[in-house]
Amino acid sequence: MPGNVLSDNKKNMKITSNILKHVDFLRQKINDYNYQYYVLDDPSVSDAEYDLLLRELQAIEAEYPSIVTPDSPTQRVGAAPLKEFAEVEHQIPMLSLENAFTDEEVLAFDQRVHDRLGQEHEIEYSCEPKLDGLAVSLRYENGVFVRGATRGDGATGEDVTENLRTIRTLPLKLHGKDFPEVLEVRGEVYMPKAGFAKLNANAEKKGEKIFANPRNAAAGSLRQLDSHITASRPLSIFCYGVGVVVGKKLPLLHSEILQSLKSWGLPVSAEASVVHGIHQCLAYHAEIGKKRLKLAYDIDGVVYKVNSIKEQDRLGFVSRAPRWALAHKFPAEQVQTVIESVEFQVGRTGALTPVARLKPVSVAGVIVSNATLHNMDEVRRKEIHIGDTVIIQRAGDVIPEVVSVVKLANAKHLKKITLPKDCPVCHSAVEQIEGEAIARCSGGLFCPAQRKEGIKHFASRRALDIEGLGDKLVEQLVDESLIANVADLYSLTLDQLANLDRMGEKSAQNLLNALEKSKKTTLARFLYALGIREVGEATAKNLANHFGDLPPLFDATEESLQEISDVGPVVAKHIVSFFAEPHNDKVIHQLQAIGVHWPILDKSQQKHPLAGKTFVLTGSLETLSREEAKEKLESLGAKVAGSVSAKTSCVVVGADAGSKFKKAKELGVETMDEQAFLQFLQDLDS
Ligand code: 9MJ
Repeated sequence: MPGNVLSDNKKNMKITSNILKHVDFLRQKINDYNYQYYVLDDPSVSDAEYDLLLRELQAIEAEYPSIVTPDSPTQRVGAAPLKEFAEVEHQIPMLSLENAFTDEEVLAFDQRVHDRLGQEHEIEYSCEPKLDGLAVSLRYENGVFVRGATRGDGATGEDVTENLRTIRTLPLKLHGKDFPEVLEVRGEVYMPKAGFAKLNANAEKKGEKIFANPRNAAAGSLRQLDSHITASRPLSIFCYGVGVVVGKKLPLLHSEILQSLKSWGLPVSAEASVVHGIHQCLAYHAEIGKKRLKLAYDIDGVVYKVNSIKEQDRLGFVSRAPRWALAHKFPAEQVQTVIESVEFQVGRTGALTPVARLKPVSVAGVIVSNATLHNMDEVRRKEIHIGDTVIIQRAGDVIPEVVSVVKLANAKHLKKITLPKDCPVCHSAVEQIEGEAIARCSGGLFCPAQRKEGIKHFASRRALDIEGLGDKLVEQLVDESLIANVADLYSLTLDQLANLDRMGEKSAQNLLNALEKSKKTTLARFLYALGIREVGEATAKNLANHFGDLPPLFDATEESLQEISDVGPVVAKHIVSFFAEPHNDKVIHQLQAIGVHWPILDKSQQKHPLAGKTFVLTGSLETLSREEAKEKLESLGAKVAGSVSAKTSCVVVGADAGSKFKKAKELGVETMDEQAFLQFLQDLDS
């Protein structure tokens, strides 16, 4: 190693090529040592030696600030605090994973993959542990880490570049030379178990807040506006995929992409493994399950991915999850406790949910004192009473639930759980429709509980995404009669907000800004935010695409609504009765008058040339699966029915078609063979 270049007359020194060379040398050495220590867990120098090099580099950079580069190892200590995180739009959406808990669900996944690919032989899968952390995207340009973002809602995340820079296992500069010009890597930020234990032990000593589990600690650390705080937290990262790639073709196997990431210095799980067939996946699940406690980090299952990228592309994705991957979760941790009492919570649609108040117990590192009993049918089926000793479980972030009752011979003082006749919140009558498991408060928007839940839903992330309007705040606003409905949110003043509990002028102003920002939305988000029964995100999107704007939706009938994919008679009824309710009409108009708006989709954007048409698929198609054909037709606005009637617009006839083809001919319904069908789709596309 060359000697220290800082000579006595350093102040007078110009930045010479010698200095630059030496700085380069120091950075390279420190990066190598970092990698050996943090990623390979195999240091080749002592901590003291490492510190000496880092301090030397820091001293030179302090002397010549213009030579500091963002990928210098000195830049891991944190940058100036931010006011807020900027938004980052993911060019390629960051998908989540479909979950499976049982072997049957895993086998069904494999069957779907086989069916879609039309493949008989065993599928090659890449298996990985499923880390319980936070998904992030890392962008490297010419090998230098330039931006990192959280997953957010999959489409837009938060720019947490400065925080990610502090993670020692994340290379600020990629190794080697054969990386793509632009490489977006996807991975999971997590906190190793040992670091978590140390962090909490320190916090406890200082009387500070203790984190419930490593996942919460990782999330809390990554979303710090002051990256110095993040730098003090023991975060790490594993990479498991790629997003945007420019300037180089990556290998065509997922396992080989992981190898490439590893060769560029990115940390990849050492447990990742390629297997043949779904039974080897199940064996992998069992093997990792046995190792789980010995691993240095928390995992909540394993992930199976179809290894061939070409096959992944053919499989595509549904909603927000790829069809080529599955998270096989470990069973939820179960513990025993006692039900001390039962209360009924009133949801957004008035549904009464029995909630057990429990003798507090620790489940998977979290103290649990409430568990859902779902509904009265479940209470009866599981024979649950107040005073019972029960098994409860908590899986991931899901609300804990009562699994079963422990039958004790000496159980006494058991009390029956009964559905109240009146709503516990507004005292309106409780109604239960024959044959339905769910009982509801009949108070509608008179019921403060329903109003609160409706407002929370309206403000939620996937709806109007009003940042800072949390559950507690909504409850306070309704309880203090500052708001009665969602439109009232937009008339709140700085004074009103700043005077609330736990609010200062700054957070009040932030909330007003967030409310202003939420006015610019999309029709799909707005429809979802309204909280119409049975209208989830997917249906809201279909409605928005079909109608383009609100007025035609106001005029829609139950029959016309059922032409839209996803909308059956029940949903259609809910939609019509929602818009027929004068109160809803008034609130929607108030919201629009206040300035809530969305881009109106014109006819060409709606792309629903087959709206109003009903197709039937019969026989087997060669070039696409029945599911693919159905989705394609539905995306164009058609309805796909299971049987042929005089109302059917067209029957698509594959090989070995039987009675449906015959019936179509009898009724004079138009038919198309596969070739004609493909041509028909192509013509519509062009
Ligand atoms: C985790 N959480 O460990 C994925 N993940 O792949 C792994 N998550 C993923 N893969 C596609 N190993 C979407 C998410």
